Amino acid sequence: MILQARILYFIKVSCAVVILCYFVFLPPSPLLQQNESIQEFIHRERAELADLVQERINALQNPDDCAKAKKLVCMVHSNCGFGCTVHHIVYCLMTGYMTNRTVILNLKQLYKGVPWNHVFLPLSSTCLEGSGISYGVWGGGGSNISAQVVKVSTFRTMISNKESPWEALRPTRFPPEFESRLGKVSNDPLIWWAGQFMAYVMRLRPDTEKSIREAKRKMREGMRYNDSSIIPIGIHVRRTDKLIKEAEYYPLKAYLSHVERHLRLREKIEGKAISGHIFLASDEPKVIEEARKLEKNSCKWKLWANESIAKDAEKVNNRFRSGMLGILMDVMLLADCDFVVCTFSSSICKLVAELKEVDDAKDYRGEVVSLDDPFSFFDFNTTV
Ligand SMILES: Nc1nc2c(ncn2[C@@H]2O[C@H](COP(=O)(O)OP(=O)(O)OP(=O)(O)O)[C@@H](O)[C@H]2O)c(=O)[nH]1
Ligand SMILES: [Mg+2]
Repeated sequence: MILQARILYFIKVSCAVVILCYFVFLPPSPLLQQNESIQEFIHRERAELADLVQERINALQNPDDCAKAKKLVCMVHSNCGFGCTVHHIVYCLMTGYMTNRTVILNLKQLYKGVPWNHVFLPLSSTCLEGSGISYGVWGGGGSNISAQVVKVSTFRTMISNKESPWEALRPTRFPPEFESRLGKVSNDPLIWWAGQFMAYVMRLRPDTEKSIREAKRKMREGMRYNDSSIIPIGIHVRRTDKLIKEAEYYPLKAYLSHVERHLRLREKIEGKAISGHIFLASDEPKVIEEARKLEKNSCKWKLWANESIAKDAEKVNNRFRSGMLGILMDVMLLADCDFVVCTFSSSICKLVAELKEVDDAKDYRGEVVSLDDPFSFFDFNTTV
């Protein structure tokens, strides 16, 4: 017995010595620079990778000679909502990236009240013309693939065409050269990758940027953003048409229980009392009414919401007339929160996750919790 105990003790001590030696004598990672903390390394690496992708998108989208550039012309129809539309455009841009083509958007009829190009910068400042010397159609016969201009008539033809050789051109994953580096600095490389393209697509025109900045400032002031004991939290509740056949109903309390759990966790980590200030966005104004009632009984969180935007969003048929600025504002404010609860069955929730993942301005990696599906980009829903 004594011998066995001694052997066991010897093994334990030897293991401890081996582990200690490993950490003491381990050469510093070749990727880490001298005196750099892990946090600084992550920041630097993420910024370098983001620059690489943005430079490449910029170069592809702004060819010196537009007349000679290889192009991918994407028709974008108003047959789905805002989140769905931006994801379609991002998919086109990713395909352009993978196939070395400049993406030209054909934005016919896209949003009637406030047209798309009044809010967002164009995808290019040198090349907006979809003309060329040879034309092909996405999914058409083999010779189409080498045409100077390839046209995509609907997004559906692009993602559902599984025939060779087109299948090989679909951006079903991100390039391997990013995979190993990204894996070290992002918990969600796919969200980061999609976010890079989203950030490019959603570059705002200066006046839109100004109004978004002003809305963020108001929200931050209202939430006492600089008070470290108050956490800005976002909740997005997608209801109305989405519940017909695309997603399940979750009561507001299901969202709030994640908020409360997060607040308890933060209290444990930071060792002090923490409360939340919730920005609630929804296409269902009743959700905001319900939250206002619950707020009265809660000492852990306060509410911040805009009923008039939700009322506007409720009218499904009006969404393409007046709804774009409302949803854009809601998305930007949600992405500005530290912690967000939503449902990945909605492309609005995915959009918020993507924008948060590329926002390195805060030194805190925010979190997005989905009550239903896990995040997926490449096989996302394409319905209205
Ligand atoms: N203002 C506002 N509008 C919303 C909100 N949630 C949904 N909407 C409206 O509903 C539309 C949602 O449509 P999509 O963008 O297609 O998103 P989805 O239906 O959730 O997702 P998919 O159709 O699966 O891509 C948006 O374009 C808005 O008009 C919200 O929180 N605020
Ligand atoms: Mg939809």
